[in-house]
Amino acid sequence: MATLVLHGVFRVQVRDLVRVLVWFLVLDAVSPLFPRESGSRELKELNGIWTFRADRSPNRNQGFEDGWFRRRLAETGPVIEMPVPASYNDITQDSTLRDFIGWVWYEREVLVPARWVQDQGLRLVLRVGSAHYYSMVWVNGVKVMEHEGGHLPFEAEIGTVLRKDPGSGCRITIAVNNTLTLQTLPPGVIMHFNDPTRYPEGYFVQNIYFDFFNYAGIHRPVLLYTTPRVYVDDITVVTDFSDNTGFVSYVVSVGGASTSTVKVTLMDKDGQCVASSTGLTGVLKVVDVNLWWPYLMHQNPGYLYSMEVRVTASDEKSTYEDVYTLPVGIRTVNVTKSRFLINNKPFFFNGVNKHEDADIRGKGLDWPLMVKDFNLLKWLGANSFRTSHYPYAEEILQMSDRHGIVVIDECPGVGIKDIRSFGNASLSHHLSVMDELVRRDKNHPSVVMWSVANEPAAEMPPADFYFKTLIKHTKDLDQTRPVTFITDSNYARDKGAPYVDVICVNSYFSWYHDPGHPEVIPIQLNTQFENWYGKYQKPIIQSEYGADAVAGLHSDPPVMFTEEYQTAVLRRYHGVFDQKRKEYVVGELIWNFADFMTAQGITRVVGNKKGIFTRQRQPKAAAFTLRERYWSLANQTGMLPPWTRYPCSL
Ligand code: GCB
Repeated sequence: MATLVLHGVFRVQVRDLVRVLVWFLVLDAVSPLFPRESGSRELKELNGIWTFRADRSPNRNQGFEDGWFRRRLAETGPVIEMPVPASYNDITQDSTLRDFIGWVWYEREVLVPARWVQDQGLRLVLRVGSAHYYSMVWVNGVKVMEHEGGHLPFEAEIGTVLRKDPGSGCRITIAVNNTLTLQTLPPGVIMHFNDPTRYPEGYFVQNIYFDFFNYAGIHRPVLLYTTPRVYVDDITVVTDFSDNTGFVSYVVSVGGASTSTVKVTLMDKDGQCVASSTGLTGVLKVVDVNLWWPYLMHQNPGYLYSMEVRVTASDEKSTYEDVYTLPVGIRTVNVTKSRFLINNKPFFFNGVNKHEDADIRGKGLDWPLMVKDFNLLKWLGANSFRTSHYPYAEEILQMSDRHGIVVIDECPGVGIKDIRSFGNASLSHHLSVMDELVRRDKNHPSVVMWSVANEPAAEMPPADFYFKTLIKHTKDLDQTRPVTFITDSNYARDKGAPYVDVICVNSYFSWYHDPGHPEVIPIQLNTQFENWYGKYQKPIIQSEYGADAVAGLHSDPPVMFTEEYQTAVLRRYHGVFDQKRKEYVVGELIWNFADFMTAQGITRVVGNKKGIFTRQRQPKAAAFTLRERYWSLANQTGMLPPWTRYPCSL
């Protein structure tokens, strides 16, 4: 059995690897593979206008009591048009829908190609990219699936339902409930107010412990796709290299047959076959490998091979063949006491924190916004981002793979502040969310680290067991990537920090503390770093820092909320980063890439204004400051040929 030369803490043997990879496969019957067309697979997008109704009954239960899924939605009451994908909150002029809490109902009647229904050799899968927060799905009145949690996909085979009554078409009903509890991720609480002298009857609000608007609805594409009855159910790859030979270890899981033939072919960018293998597991050897490199770390970043997996099997009726092609980037990730290594070279996160957020569409996947944001990241010279504070669309990770933008992949563990959110129910849901997240994103070369939470109450006693269990679980799921969570706790009392591979710390000196005094930043930031490193000797990322700036507000000398103040804060932080990068600081992620919507409150002026770009993606002064910094840091690596250097390539 071959040994994969993975360095540092993530050293594993192929034997162990196969054990790890097989673990991925036993978790669920639903395929985690992103739906792609191929010679054997067809796909039909169901994006566009859906029929919609919010259940405004006092207990929000009328839809279930009256069985709205049994008939066309328009037959059970008034409906409006609702775009998918999009949050529903900002689509209408109705403020009660903007702040609605409870079940909303979506419906769409779909024309399914007759051939798909007639051909008994096909599986017909309905997939929802994500919906916030709890979803139930019916096809022609028959319940086909339920899913808890936003930000992650779910799917069900619906061919069986359609074939029972081929004449009845395909009516898809999706009910989505945005109610959060202390056991959901993120947590939230419904507060009822019963004082009739102050509130109308039945008045309630939802309190959240996180700083972004709780957008809801069907946020990512809904689609139908086909596979043959015997199909590629999952693929897991782990990559390594030695000198100029690359290794791709793979495990394929096949659905629908106990025996099958598997052929795996790896192609380079020009479509030339560079390695092949047969069988459910194997190691592909790539001579003269093109490694996957981050943007601005190499002249040819984001190199992707294509791995074609072809499965064939026969039963007494016929022979089935399924083909699925997975993009594969060959790279390694390792962590030492003071460095984060990609392909054994020190990597510095010159990055940003983002949100999935836009006016009108809320958290709905938006292609123009996605491409614009990548253009802005590249303009900035940023090489990385964190998916604060939940998993982003798979389409965004695919783009990161192609452009060499490095990703810290965060689960929706944000706002875990109440001690009741550390109990067994919360932990067990958190473990399942990590299962789903790792299964979805494990093959993305851009994803280099998992973040299991943002700013939990990590000083509370139960945080020790909670994070020990959660981080161990995540490492069992994936032994090839470091695991972290983002902390704002005191270094001496943080109960989760002992279990992480990289310390990620947020601080807002001169903003939430000592407001108006950027001159305290050097001393306080220096103390922060020395304390954490002194206790843990682990590499540190400044995972958030920043200041609000209302675009167009100016002052000299700088005062809070002006563009000048935001820039002044950044510059003070940068001075300390420059010193500590020489030692153990391995990254800086500005809070935030762009202004974003929050709940209404007295500290937010139509949302959080810590973006270096406005919500409409116009740069504030700080964007230019950061751009100069990131390009000059990239140039210092000395790895870029002159023609990629700032500003020539812009
Ligand atoms: C934080 C949170 C982030 C907030 C930010 C702020 O620490 O992680 O979600 O938006 O601070 O601006 O307060």
